[in-house]
Amino acid sequence: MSLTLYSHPFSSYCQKVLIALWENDIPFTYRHLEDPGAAEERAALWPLGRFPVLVDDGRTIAESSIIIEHLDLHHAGRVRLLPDDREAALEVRFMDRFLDNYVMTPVQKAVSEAIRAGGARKEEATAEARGALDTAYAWLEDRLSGRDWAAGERFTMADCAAAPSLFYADWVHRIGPNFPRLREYRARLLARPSFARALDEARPYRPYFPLGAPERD
Ligand SMILES: N[C@@H](CCC(=O)N[C@@H](CS)C(=O)NCC(=O)O)C(=O)O
Repeated sequence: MSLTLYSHPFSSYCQKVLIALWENDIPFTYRHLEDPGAAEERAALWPLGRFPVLVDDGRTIAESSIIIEHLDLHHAGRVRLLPDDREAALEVRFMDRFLDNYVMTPVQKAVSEAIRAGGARKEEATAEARGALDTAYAWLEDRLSGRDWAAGERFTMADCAAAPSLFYADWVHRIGPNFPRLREYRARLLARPSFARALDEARPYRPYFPLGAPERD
């Protein structure tokens, strides 16, 4: 078995996959995208310009959710990130999609507008993201009722998606006291050792955050 992950510590989607790898102590080679030649190698493997990218014995796998599904299928450990039960797995996949599409996507848009064109649309894009996040937070607050983790009692792929999404979302638009379950859930994610490790490794890169990283977390 030989796994190589093209990754950057500050990237939310890379953190999502790193959590999955570290939950099960899966050995892999970390190809840091700032290392010489790594970005070019990644581009040759996956021309869509996005990361993370995993190579498993010569097979290229892209898209964070598919990488996690691949790990769960071929390198399963004690923490199963997708349940065998198809109905339960559907809820995991649904929550994973919700977190990527309705939490991380608005965050990414605000961040990219802050970088693009000297930040000309920064204020407008941040306001749009905050509106979208308010809707997502309210929906999650309701959905988390009676749940410790995103899809129920167990930690799954949906929590791998939730950790970086909610971590950065809170930086763009603070999760207010009117969403107590969501605040507690975010704190639970930050305390999970796999994500705590991802956060620690990303700490030196906080000055990269174009909207300004807060002095917390
Ligand atoms: N749908 C992709 C999204 C990956 C993604 O957007 N990654 C960001 C880093 S967090 C990226 O590649 N950014 C580079 C760019 O947009 O040029 C996934 O789930 O892997």
